[in-house]
Amino acid sequence: MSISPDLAQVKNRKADDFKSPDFYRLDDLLTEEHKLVRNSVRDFVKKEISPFIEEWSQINYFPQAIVPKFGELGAFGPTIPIEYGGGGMDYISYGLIMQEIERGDSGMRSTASVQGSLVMYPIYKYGSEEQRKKYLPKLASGEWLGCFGLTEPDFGSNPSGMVSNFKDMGDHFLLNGAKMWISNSPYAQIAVVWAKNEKGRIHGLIVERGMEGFTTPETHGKWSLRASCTGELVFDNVKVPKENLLPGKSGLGAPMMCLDSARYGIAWGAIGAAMDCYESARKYAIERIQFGKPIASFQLIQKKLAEMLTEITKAQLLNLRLGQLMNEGKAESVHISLAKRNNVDIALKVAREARQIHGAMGITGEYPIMRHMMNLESVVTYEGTHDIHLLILGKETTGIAAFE
Ligand code: TGC
Ligand code: FAD
Repeated sequence: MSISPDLAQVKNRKADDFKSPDFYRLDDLLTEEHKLVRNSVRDFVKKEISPFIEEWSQINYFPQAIVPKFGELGAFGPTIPIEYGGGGMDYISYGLIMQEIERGDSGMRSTASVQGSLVMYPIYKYGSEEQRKKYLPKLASGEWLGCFGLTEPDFGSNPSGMVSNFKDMGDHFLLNGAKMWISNSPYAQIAVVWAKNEKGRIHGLIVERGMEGFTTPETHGKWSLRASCTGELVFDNVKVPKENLLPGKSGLGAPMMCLDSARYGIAWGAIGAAMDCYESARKYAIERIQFGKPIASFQLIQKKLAEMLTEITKAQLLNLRLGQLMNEGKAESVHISLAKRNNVDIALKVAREARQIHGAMGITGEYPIMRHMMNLESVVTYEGTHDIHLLILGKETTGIAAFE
């Protein structure tokens, strides 16, 4: 019986093709530039992150030296125009960068996505030309690290209730309040902080390390994202120069637009972590012998691997289409919510299944699984929890907000 050329191609597929899962040949849909960007970040992660990440995570260490290296790589602000130090790339390149970094570690991706989407993006989008010129090149190169302060001790999913506030004192603003769970804060030179003015309107302010009354205590005891540093931002009568207010947009929509950009990166990043878990599980299943056979020969293991591959492939397709919509300016917040929610959820499930396939070895640092799994427990919560994104989609489908 003759088979079509396409089927012949599939028949000739080697088992190795499944190592780095691209089951639907999405590579064929990428441009040469996309592949170049993806491959250079993949190489960087293999050299600068993968050999060290287990130790950094075990000892709860944030490798500050990675920051200028990320800058050199072009991982900070890939979509920001070149004239401000950004990469001037499209959203698919940005997604691929996040995918490859998170394949190494979610905490490393956090460092990059906070810097690009939550610090550089608001300065580029809502900042004055002076602010853009002052901050963006230093952030892009990694000379400075930034952080983003929205969440407060009593206002997480509901940021509109924030109590951090600033008063107009004539020649400066006086900032008071506190932010919690802030990625990068203990090492950041600047913080983009969201606070209310006397009329209760939310504005963004750039707060610089060294301003009197501004401290950034580290949060200790995390079991997740242990190679990323998390802390607080405390403002005790901080005098903020008036030129540090972001003039371009106010209201909750301003920080939320930054979140759209970061959530998009997370949708891609989480699939990087899932791909790494799948790869490790597949290899382990083929090599591990029990009952005289590779465990990969048992149907229950095959079910796990087949379902992992299925979910990863679906999520990759989702990301690519979302990337196209982003490039065309047609993506809506709800599209991003769906992808963030789905992809982090399936990544977490893939990590848990991969952990089981590795048996006892799955809980050790010899394999990346447990680290990815614990990291993803933060990823499923930050940038809008799994359930908040469900409610955002619920509002979209019914027109009724269930979170009010
Ligand atoms: P709601 O009345 O719905 O909206 C208020 C205003 O905001 C606008 N808006 C958005 N704009 C752009 N993109 C979005 N995704 C937006 N969502 C809302 C909206 O249009 C409205 O604008 P306007 O002009 O009409 O005033 O607001 P709500 O108070 O009812 O809250 C809605 C809710 C719950 C969906 C939202 O607040 C939410 O998403 N909560 C989750 C909070 C969150 O994601 N926090 C993230 C903190 S940062 C972080 O986690 C960084 S981790 C980084 C890392 O390490 O990688
Ligand atoms: P809560 O809002 O208290 O929610 C608790 C639970 O209640 C969740 O399951 C939630 O889904 C559920 N819930 C809440 N409201 C509803 C509702 N209406 N209906 C149904 N269920 C509901 N924030 C920043 O601003 N900047 C950062 O850089 C940053 N980095 C972070 C890094 C890490 C490692 C972590 C863990 C968090 C970070 N965050 C950051 C904070 C993060 O965005 C918040 O944790 C998140 O928005 C959830 O807020 P919360 O933890 O206060 O949970």
